[in-house]
Amino acid sequence: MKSIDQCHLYGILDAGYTSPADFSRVARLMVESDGVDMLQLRAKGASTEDVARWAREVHAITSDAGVPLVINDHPEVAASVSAEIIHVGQDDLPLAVVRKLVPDGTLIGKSTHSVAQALAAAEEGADYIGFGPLFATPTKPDYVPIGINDIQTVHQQLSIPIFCIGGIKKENLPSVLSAGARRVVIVSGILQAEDIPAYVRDCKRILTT
Ligand code: TZP
Ligand code: MG
Repeated sequence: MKSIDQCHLYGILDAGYTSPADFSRVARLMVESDGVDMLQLRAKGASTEDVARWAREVHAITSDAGVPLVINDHPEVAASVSAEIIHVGQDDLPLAVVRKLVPDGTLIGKSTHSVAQALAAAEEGADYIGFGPLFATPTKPDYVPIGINDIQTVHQQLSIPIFCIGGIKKENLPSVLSAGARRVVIVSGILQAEDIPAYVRDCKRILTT
């Protein structure tokens, strides 16, 4: 199983783009032949029971590939399927409470939307953060983009892994890296690619060379 330090490309299986009936098929495409390093299951508004069912299916696939599975929003699901990671947002439970709901050793990630929130999340004990949205994105339409200017600052101030997110595609990945990013989350870019394994491979090449 990959450690979080080894993770640079973070993919999300998002019900907003992929029908849950296709989760397993798409998860396989995302992790195959050295694909995404981490995979999150995100299904806003779905019931705990549904998320648990999809999580079990997807976890079988990610485990075989040595890819940590991240569950968005549902600590009890992360616990019940023994997912490696739980991810929460600014409006979710405090990390100290989340920590009590998941088994020892489960990592916790938190979404942050400013340098101040990033510092607070690290202080709170997050094992990694998401930082963004850098650019406007239909995947998270209600959020004001924060741009790329704070990427360097946040990397100077934090020692935990930072995953930049929001409107990142293969095409703008080089400029995001030039602005100081080392790790990224790509949602729609991957899920809407005609050839998912090829898109992932191209992004990984850009990230690691
Ligand atoms: N958090 C901040 S931006 C975002 C989330 C979940 C969505 C990113 O999606 P995309 O399609 O890669 O812009
Ligand atoms: Mg949430």
